[in-house]
Amino acid sequence: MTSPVAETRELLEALGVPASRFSGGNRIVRTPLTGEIIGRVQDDTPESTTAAIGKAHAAFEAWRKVPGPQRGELVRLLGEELRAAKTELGRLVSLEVGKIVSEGLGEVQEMIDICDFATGLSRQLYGLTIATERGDHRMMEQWHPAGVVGVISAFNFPVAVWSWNAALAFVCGDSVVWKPSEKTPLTALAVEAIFDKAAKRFGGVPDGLMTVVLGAREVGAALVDDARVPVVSATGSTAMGRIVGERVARRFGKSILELGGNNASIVTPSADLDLALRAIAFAAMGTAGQRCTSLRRLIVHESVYDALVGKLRQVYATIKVGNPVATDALVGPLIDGQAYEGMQKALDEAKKAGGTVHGGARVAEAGPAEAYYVRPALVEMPEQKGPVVHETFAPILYVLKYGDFDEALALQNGVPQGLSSSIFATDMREVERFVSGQGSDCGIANVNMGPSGAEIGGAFGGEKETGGGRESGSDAWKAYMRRQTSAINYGRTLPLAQGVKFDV
Ligand code: UN1
Repeated sequence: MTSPVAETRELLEALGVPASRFSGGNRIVRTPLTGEIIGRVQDDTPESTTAAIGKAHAAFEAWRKVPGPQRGELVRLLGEELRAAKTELGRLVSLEVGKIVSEGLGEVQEMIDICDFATGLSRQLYGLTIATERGDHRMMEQWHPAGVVGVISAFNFPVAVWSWNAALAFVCGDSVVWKPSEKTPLTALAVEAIFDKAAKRFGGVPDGLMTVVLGAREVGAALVDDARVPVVSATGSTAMGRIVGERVARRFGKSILELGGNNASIVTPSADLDLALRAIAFAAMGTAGQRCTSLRRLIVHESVYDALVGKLRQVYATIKVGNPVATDALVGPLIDGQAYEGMQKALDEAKKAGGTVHGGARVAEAGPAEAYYVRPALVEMPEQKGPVVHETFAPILYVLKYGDFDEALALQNGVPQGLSSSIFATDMREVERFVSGQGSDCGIANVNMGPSGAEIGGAFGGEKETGGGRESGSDAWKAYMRRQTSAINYGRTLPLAQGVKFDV
């Protein structure tokens, strides 16, 4: 079998990334599969980031003149290039993040899907005609390109999150400066090369329409504080989002925040338990619990608690943990040692708060000492407190028991985060209450499935400490444009609104 080190290099070269971009730089990149070094990239500086923003702004001024459907053609070509590169890019995602092979491929599929969506959208950036109270007048609302969109993305979806933002931004007439997670720069460089292929085929794409800037906080800060970036879309922790949101607001920019989730599923007495079991397993243990939509809290009715939790304990004890590229393991590694420490800390706190922990230990035989494989943890909690109200980016599922449906809803909504949620029920009254205005307070509320794995067609994001932003489908595109209202007088008189008289 090829080593991750050799395979990463082969994939990057096959995808057209020059070796100088991933070797010889100051920042070391490791694969979580084995902990080995797979790249050395060069960080940007605040100065080079500012220069990239300048170029992106000039690119925006040219790109906004290109008609929407033609901008859509660039995104269609990007989708074609992604289709051609799916196997290699998906594999690279698995190598850089440690995802199972089908999830690495699924992430690229999500990019292709949003390109298709955005291509269609490029002919549907609809405005409105609005009834006016004045005679011989017309009133309308148009959507215009916004400018440079700054994208700050997290390690766990290193390429898909960029595409939800960038595919929309490009058809909306914007340029993009992207700061990927410092943990996953290689996949970003691969995407940059794929984009360049599409741009070359399109011909005449302004230089700087899409730029990757690498680095940590100070590079992100240069993007966040620059008044030439009217929209900053940031995905990551609530702590990061609070800083980004405040700083962007201080200069009256707009931010699209997709932050922490603490997603729950309610299992009611009428649930199909076999279906629920499979859904819970994927949602809680898939991606090693490192999705912002991962299932973190399970709220189970007392009448089905023993049956369901008994089966779940079996699945947790036996699910295969290991290198998901080299074996058929379903749970891959955590991204790094810091994630492992965070998980152990949360488990210790859970014990202190009266929780019973099943699993959660390191699986040493799954990989070398520099790789962090853990058995997912199922934690039965007497109450929703301590670590249960925080997001820990690791495969920990807290289980709570409820008796009354109102109590279940209160538990579901009783955390600071509001990204995703779900209910398992065949009782339509409980289902409908859950998705009603008095039910789940989250941006996503699913029925008979887990909270993760959203399709791109819906608006993606959540409320409260999740940040309130929406990306991807539905009318999320509006956040990447500026709205303009125009009243047009085609008469010869000047009637004033609200009947005001001002005759001079
Ligand atoms: C994320 O973890 O930041 O809904 C995004 C899902 C995926 C996206 C997750 N489509 O689980």
